Amino acid sequence: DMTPIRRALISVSDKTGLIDLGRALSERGVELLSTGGSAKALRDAGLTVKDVSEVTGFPEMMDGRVKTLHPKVHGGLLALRGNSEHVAAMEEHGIGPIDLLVVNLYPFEATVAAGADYDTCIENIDIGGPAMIRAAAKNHGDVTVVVDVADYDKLLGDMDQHNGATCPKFRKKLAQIAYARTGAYDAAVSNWMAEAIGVETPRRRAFAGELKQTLRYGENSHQQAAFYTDGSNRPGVATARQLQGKELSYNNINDTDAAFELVAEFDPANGPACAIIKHANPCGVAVGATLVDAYQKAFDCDRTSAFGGIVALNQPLDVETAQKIVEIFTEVVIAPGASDEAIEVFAAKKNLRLLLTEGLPDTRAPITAYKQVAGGMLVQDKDVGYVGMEDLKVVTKKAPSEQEMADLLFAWKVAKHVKSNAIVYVKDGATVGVGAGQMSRLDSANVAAAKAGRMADELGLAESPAKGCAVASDAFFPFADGLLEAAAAGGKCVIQPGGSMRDDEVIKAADEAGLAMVFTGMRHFRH
Ligand code: 93A
Repeated sequence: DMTPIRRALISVSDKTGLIDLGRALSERGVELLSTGGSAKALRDAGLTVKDVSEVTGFPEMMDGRVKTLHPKVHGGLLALRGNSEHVAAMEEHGIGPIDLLVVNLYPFEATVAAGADYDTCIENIDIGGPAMIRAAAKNHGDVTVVVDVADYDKLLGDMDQHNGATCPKFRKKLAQIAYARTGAYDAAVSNWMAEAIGVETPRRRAFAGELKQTLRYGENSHQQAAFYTDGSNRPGVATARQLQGKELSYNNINDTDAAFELVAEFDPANGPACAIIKHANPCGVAVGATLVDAYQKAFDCDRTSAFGGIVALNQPLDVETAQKIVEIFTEVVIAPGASDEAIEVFAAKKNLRLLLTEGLPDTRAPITAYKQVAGGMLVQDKDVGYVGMEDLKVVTKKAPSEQEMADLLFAWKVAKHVKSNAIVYVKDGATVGVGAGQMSRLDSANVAAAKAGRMADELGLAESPAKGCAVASDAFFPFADGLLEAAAAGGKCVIQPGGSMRDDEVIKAADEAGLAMVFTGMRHFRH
């Protein structure tokens, strides 16, 4: 609908910009309705305003608790202008349409922050404001809703572009912002109450999610915890069907997610892949000719750590793989399906949790990631960055062979899922050494080398499996030392973002060591 705005209801606690907005709307021929304090401020500035109480025929009462909660207000906000029955109802009950709602809420958050007492906080819970905002936002097909002072100018700008109307796209954007505000507002109330009445549990905390499961405890037994779904119904640990085994713990869920997200990087069309996770880091990842082959190769990378690990597969679990997996103790297996025989094999292992999904997690889905920090929250896009063959730049005299290139891209996919600093050694489609979470890149290279050494011991190999391996580094080598350490461990080719001040030095060292090196131009920090 592109009808010009004729009537606005303004009810604001924060009066910043109010007079300018009121004047600008009046000048554009918009009739102003307003509540007590807002109306007074507008009138004092010489503007013509109608009190909401005059419209409703009721005075503001009960300390202002009831001022706009009336059909003359909500009917005016909610009526569909193009619906003859709605229009007839408006006429019958003397309800005038409200085309624009400008509301900012009682300053609940600021009241809490100022250390106000319980009753004062309660009094600052806005009821009528959110009710109007939600009504106007629902009816964004006909009604414009503004909840943020920062949007006043945009409102006027949009009106001026559309002969006093607003465009549907803008109204939709404003409605989305409106629901973000009312959602955050109620979350603030609930979280304040949780603190005020001493509810320590995060099990019923308010945010945009739906409680799936209260967990026995969190990362440690003295921490309470819960598991929420995000409503997307995407394949993943949150929507998986558990066929058997004990209830998942917090750490199980975290590790299962890490495992499944990692293995999903490997397109099943290119063959089977397996990832085994411990403490959110991969202790083995491999692709194979068959699924059981991929599992075996992943397992061989670090047999010691794989014990009690979490196994994720990129293809439905088959009976051969199931038989191999049950040879050792595994906490969880997650896969996009399983054969009946495989399920039967697992049934004998009551403690083994089997999770099945309808598909793999969408590794490219645009998801928002949150991290709590003291006094705040960090919000970012999930790392869905992807590097293909075409993005790689060979920077050394030597170029990687075809097999090396395949291993480099494999190693790069794994490195993305290893806690930084990440160094990953890969040989023939399997990790042979993973250096995770060290504070220096050199240390991570050393850890990966030590892991390769232990793999040789465990498998009784005559030489290090890292000999001739591909090396991935999740971020650039700041110095040549980490690179040289990887070369000393047996590395023959390297994949890394590049972009260091000392790239020249690092490339020279690579050339001297006879390495082939490619730059991705993209970093995959993970903390
Ligand atoms: O106490 S309320 O929840 N009851 C209401 O009916 C109501 N309608 C608007 N608070 C209500 N408001 C809020 O009053 C608005 O959200 C706004 O924050 C405030 C503006 O009041 P005034 O114009 O008197 O300063």
